[in-house]
Amino acid sequence: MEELREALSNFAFGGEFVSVKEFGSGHINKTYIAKYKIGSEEQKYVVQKVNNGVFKNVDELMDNVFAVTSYLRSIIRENGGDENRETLHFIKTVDGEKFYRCADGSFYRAYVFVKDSVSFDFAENSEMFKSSGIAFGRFQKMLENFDADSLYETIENFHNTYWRYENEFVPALEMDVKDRAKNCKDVIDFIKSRKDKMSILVDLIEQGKLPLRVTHNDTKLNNVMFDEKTLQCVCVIDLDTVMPGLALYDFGDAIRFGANTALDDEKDLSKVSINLDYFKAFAEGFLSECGDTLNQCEKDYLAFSAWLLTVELVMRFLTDYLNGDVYFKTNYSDHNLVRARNQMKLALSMEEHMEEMEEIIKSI
Ligand code: ADP
Ligand code: GN1
Ligand code: MG
Repeated sequence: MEELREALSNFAFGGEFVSVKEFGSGHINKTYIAKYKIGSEEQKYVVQKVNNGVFKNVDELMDNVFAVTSYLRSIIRENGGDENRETLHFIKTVDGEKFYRCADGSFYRAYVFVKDSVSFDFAENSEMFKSSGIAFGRFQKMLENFDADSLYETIENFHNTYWRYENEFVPALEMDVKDRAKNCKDVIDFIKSRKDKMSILVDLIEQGKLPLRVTHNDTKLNNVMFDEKTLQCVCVIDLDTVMPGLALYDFGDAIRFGANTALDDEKDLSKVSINLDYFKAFAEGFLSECGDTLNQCEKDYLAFSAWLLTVELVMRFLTDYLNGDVYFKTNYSDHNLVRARNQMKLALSMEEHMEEMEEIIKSI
């Protein structure tokens, strides 16, 4: 609390402090909502403690998000949109810096709470999920001409599934620091048996068939803010992993989170499967915004990317479980194992329905 208060007093919010409370369900950063009274109005700000274990270079990270949001503002303005609501608006520190470094070395940043908006961990209906597809498709389209080379890679090899297998999963399994491998033989076997397909997308990049674009790379439903009245998408948030990537990463990651018939940490696996209606709805929304920019190879691998990103998350959650829960926030001791099994069930369901998923993409 001391540290948070120190951080709050160093941002140029203006007005009088009213309250601060923890907020959100992200797995990486610590998020707070701070209220200030400015004249007779109450203004809400989002204040985040950046996870410095995950994001090693906060200067580069914040340079990326400032560059991307100021570019988006200009595009939104050109399109006649509301630049204050349709992208993040950061608040600088009283010294004019992009983030505040506390005496103990931790990092905080702040932005305006997107007015009258809400986020969801689960899509209430296919229309809502379609709207998130529109948000992420539009995000990608707006950044079509942004210079990808000007961005830092905030986490290297972020969606290089095969790299993660060799350099993270295998070492974690060999070390088995918590002696947990014995609890998850089923998931280990599942991952090992899918190894050969893990390099398909990176191989296509090397062959020049898939272009690197500026992508979001963390397209969970709860990274879209919706208008609280109309429930239409307003803006895309959580820009920490915006960097050169594949359109397929954004498509696939959104599906593996949002087109699950259950939450991604549901323990009852009979509830977990691919929701084909949601899959279709998201694809329609996403492609309606950025479909014209995709080449044939990108279109051919959309359904595959949903499966691959699901397998990637099986592996990332299991790797963290084996490492002793050092990366993702967890609420109980085998939370990461529950998530890994959940995503494994989802990937198995996609394997069963892959032909239908391919047909849906073709029909769109
Ligand atoms: P994490 O990296 O931990 O996922 P996010 O940046 O996604 O952190 O923020 C966590 C949650 O906080 C979001 O899911 C959303 O509900 C809320 N949030 C974040 N930024 C804003 C904002 N500018 N306006 C309103 N709510 C926000
Ligand atoms: C993390 O920060 P959040 O909760 O939006 C993670 C994503 C994972 C996701 C799994 C930087 O996203 O890559 O897909 O958890 N973000 C980072 O739920 O690792
Ligand atoms: Mg988030």
